[in-house]
Amino acid sequence: MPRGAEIVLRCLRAEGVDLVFGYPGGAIMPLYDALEGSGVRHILTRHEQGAVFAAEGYARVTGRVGVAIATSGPGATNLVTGIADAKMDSVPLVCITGQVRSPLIGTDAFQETDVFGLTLSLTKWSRLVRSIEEIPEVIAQGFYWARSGRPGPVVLDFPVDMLKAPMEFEGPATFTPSVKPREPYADSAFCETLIALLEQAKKPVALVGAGAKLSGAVPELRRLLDRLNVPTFATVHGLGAVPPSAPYYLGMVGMHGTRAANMALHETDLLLVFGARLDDRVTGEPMRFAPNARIVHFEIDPAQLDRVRQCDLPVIGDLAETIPAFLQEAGKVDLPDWNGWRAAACGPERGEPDMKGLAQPTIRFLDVLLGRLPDNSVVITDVGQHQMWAAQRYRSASPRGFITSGGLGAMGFALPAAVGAQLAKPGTCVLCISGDGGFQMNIQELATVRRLGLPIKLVIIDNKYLGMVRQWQQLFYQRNYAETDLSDNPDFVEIAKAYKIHAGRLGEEQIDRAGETIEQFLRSSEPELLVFDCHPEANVFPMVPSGAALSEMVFEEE
Ligand SMILES: Cc1ncc(C[n+]2csc(CCOP(=O)(O)OP(=O)(O)O)c2C)c(N)n1
Ligand SMILES: [Mg+2]
Repeated sequence: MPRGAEIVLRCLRAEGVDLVFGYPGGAIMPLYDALEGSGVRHILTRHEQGAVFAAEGYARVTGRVGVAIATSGPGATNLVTGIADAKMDSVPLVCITGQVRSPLIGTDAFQETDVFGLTLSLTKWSRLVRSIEEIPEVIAQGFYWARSGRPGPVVLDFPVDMLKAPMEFEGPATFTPSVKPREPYADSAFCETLIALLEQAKKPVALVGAGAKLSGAVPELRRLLDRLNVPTFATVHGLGAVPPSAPYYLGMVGMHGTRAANMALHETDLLLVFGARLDDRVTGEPMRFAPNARIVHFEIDPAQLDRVRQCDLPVIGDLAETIPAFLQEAGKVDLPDWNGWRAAACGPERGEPDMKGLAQPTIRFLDVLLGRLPDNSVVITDVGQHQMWAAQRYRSASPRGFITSGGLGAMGFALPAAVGAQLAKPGTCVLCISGDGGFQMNIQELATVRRLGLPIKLVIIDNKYLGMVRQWQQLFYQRNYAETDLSDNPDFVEIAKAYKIHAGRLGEEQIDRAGETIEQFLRSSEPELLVFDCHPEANVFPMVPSGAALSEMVFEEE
């Protein structure tokens, strides 16, 4: 008779899982013992946070469920940041944790933590397994919830005795929810209302978020936007959904968005939202956001509606169904000609100011780097100034090509996420851009990169500061740079060498020959690290200060 651990692995295989990321320990040992021959490949990271971010990287580039495994207690608590991250950014994730033996639960046993309780507010669904018989059903249900609707994280906590016990196994289970998911709200009534709103609108705009990409509706969305031809912009997670070459595309919107996108969003009278939750980094001060706009919200998760302001027309359902439904109807009617508005919103007077200031060499470096990437590369960033510079300069039209911790903003994300992405896409160029602060949060994963020989291209934008925090200190705390100085950083080139990873450094003064260095860096089939020395006081502009409306952007001082 198979043991619980073998049943878990067979159920994982039935869900299509062949790659998992994890770190062993006492309460999860039976699962590790059963790995060999299971058909599930396990990647040993060097920290559980590395495992969960790697599982996220895998999930974000493929759209498949990422799986992370950890032991009870400290192993499980080390997963928590990744679980929160997956919740915020709608990443399908199943975390499998070991738990102390069932009779010991609640006794403060060695390495006992109430993982179920701890992660309750962060998960879409979770379960502490109470009997071995329920294992197949729990796994089927966990994967169902991780994938379904708006994807998200699931935690399955297995007491070690469940993993050890034998059971008659009749095969993996399937799960169908007893309550039927809501039908898409895509009947002709919604199309008619929306067409009427469009006919009245003088200044319509479209905002593209993560949902547009997660739904797989990008081709239909592009056709719809071509048809509407209204000024269009993307959230950080919407980048890549609309080709930047589209004449109506204004770039990224929000706190560090383009002037054109922010002004168009401020002035619009009809805002079409495609799969974005309108958080404060996108809206600026929520009370003063798009003051004249009616809002039409295409969204799969009803809980995301009406958070900032009541929307006028909710379009609830998978965008893969609602966008094509509307595209069909919109194709039949003559929509007004918004040429004047588009010209005003997209015209040269709304163009970006010349790149001046201390960030200029870094931005030029990123332009050369991003410009030389092969098609369909994956760019992964960490969190901070480098993240926003990279998002501002990202020019690709690849829907799963720009990956970042956007909702939670978790430093330390990029390096392990790149591990997961590169394993998911072995032939693809994976570029990982980190700050000097965030890189040190999961620096240990260099060992994983080396051991697996992953040809990840690692870049550190080294400004010797917790740059984004320092920028806020400069602008809003009278330059009191309290505890953001990283001038005693280690020599990252030497660190990489200790991990047997080839590394080099490029100074700002060498920017004119960056092309050559970058060519070499990208051409290598080995892991490579390139450290770029960024000016310590370079800033990200434009910026909408916290509490300001989108129209109140501040720019680089001249
Ligand atoms: C885990 C975590 N801790 C703290 C923060 C707050 N924070 C946001 S950006 C930032 C600075 C990041 O510094 P660095 O990695 O060097 O990137 P830079 O801004 O300099 O490009 C900090 C501390 C965070 N986002 N995540
Ligand atoms: Mg920094």
